[in-house]
Amino acid sequence: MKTTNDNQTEIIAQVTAVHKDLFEINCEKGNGFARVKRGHYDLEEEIYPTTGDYVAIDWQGKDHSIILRTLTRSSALSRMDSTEGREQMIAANFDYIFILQSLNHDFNPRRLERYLTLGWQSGGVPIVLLTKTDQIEEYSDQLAEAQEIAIGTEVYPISAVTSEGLAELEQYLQPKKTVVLVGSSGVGKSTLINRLLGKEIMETQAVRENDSRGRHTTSHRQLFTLDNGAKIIDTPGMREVGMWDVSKGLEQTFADVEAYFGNCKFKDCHHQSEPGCAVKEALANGELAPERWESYLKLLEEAQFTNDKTAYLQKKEAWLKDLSKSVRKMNIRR
Ligand SMILES: Nc1nc2c(ncn2[C@@H]2O[C@H](COP(=O)(O)OP(=O)(O)O)[C@@H](O)[C@H]2O)c(=O)[nH]1
Ligand SMILES: [Mg+2]
Repeated sequence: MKTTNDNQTEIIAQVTAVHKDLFEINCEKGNGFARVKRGHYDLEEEIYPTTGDYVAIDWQGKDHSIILRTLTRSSALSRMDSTEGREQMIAANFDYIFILQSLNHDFNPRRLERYLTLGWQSGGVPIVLLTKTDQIEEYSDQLAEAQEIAIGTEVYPISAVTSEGLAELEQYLQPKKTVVLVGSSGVGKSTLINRLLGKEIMETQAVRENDSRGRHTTSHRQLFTLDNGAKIIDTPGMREVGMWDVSKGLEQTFADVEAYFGNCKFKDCHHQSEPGCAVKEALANGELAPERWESYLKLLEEAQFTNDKTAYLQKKEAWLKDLSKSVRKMNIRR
């Protein structure tokens, strides 16, 4: 605890949930609610807190604390929100990202590549969980396909019903470690959290039998602490997994693809029609699957578009700010 000049008692808290502009926090004083200090957060001098963020607060009792600063993040997961055209933060300060896909309906290698890219980009380590093994007799093909895509990481088939694979997750759920769960609605994120907590904390959903999709039950992101001190963050299902700045994530997710680039005859090869292109050769001899190459190009293109669009929006925003300033000046003079 630190007392600042103006007699504020500043302590460090962790944000455990975000409800619009109200933040659930946990600190040495216990759990409470806080709001951000107006002014410097509005001016975007401070990064708006998300679930998992450590923040400096002025403790004003259980329900009225003020968040003064957001501390530097060790990792952060974000996606592009295309309806709002801006980056949406999902969680911060985690060590692992559990990417869940259910074997009965949700398994989708291309979407998995997308999640892996976001995962590697975040600064945490993505781990793939193929859920609901009890719902399907044979899943060796999906497992092999997922393992092939999940370069440099692990894939675990699990079931919350039979407990298959759950023991293997313990190596990640260690004291001082934080795991964030992501994946489509209905894949079993909240059910897994309830299993790990040993109680029904997160509400789970009744799934429609035909397509295994349900309503969005988990409406916000919430951080829980397991008995051993491990932390786990539940998230609502994402309708779409839009790419943000993912250059690093692409490099890791598609390490097999990018490995060919150095072998092209020309350094600046575009891998289209140049002679001596290693990618073209790998595609021709079946070493590189065409779907994987297309997936890489698609995500690359999407990321570049997103980046350009962001730059465009920022410029436009700055221009509007300037405009409103000059309008204000004009009004004052009048
Ligand atoms: N058969 C089976 N059903 C599961 C399993 N895990 C979750 N479910 C069911 O799938 C539905 C969606 O689970 P939920 O945890 O709410 O998914 P979320 O949207 O990812 O949080 C619920 O009806 C769960 O009971 C599993 O391992 N096996
Ligand atoms: Mg849920």
